[in-house]
Amino acid sequence: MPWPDRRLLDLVGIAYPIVLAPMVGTEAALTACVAGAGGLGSLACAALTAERVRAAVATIRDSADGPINLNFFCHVPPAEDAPRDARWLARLAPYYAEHGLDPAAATPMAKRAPFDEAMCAVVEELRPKVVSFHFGLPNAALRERVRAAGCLIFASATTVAEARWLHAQGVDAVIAQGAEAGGHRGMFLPGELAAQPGLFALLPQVVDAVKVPVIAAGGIADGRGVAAAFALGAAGVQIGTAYLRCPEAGISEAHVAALRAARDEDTAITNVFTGRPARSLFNRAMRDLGPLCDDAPAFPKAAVALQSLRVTAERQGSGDFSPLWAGQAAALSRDLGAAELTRLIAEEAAQ
Ligand code: FMN
Repeated sequence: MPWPDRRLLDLVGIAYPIVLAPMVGTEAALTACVAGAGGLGSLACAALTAERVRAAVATIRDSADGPINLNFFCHVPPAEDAPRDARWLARLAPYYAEHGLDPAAATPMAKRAPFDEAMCAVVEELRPKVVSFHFGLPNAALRERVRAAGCLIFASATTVAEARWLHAQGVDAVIAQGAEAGGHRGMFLPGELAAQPGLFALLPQVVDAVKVPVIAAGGIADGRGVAAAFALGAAGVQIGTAYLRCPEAGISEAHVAALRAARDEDTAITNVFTGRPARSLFNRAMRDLGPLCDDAPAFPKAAVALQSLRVTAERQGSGDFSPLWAGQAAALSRDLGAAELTRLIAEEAAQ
């Protein structure tokens, strides 16, 4: 396809304006396949240690030459709130009893830490083409170091105000994340969750508000979505959910089964899994506790208390307590390899 806007392609040096969404919980093989096929392969680093980031990047670079994007969270770690923690444990107590689990016995889990000096040093060492941020941006000194390492900086906006703010901080591209999107909202300025616009409304307004390329995210699963995003002024798309059924994603069987069964009305925004609003396929935890629950501790603490239940249920093949992150177009996802899917979506967009 002669892409109507080549700014992202030329900026990053990729054949297709398709960015694999960074997705916590997916494997480096997925990133490698998309990078190898001509898209921008992203690796979610928020839940990885420095060692695991190095190992994942080595795996990707062993099999693909394409540019890659390392993605980090920029959340403010939560303040202590013992009463809320206690209320949350009380809400979970019946499920612990049902599964014969001790609520006090913590199950180890990957820590979701905000981007810091140590991770910045890893970026300086690995020098990816792009570094993208969710939940705002790190401070100016860290951004300067990322730039000095030769990396482009992208970040997510869920409103025009957030896009303007990111633009004023000098980002190289804005990811316009519509309400349809799977996983966490990137929202970082004060605002109403219920007011978050959908992509069709958000995208052209962000395009009008900033001078840098805009990447559309949320509910795009095939070439029709890509063509629509370009018609609204996007220079690229960031696709997450549509890649989750690729075998290289390596997500749980329960998650794959839920995606295969998904219909358009099966997702909702919930805070019960991590404490921050994110879109997931409905499951028992969401129905019983939420989907939005005032007792869920702030991000990422809600996840810690759920971890034993999640792990136990997953061992039994159940996704009852797992975040089944998915966007509203989950039903359009397909069982294909990631390289094939990348090329197919690009071909479909050309029709
Ligand atoms: N966005 C991030 O910036 N960092 C992440 O670690 C991250 N994890 C995600 C995990 C999953 C399973 C999903 C579905 C999305 C995640 N997102 C993350 C959000 C994506 O960047 C993107 O906004 C979203 O996938 C686009 O909507 P779609 O899923 O409908 O394609």
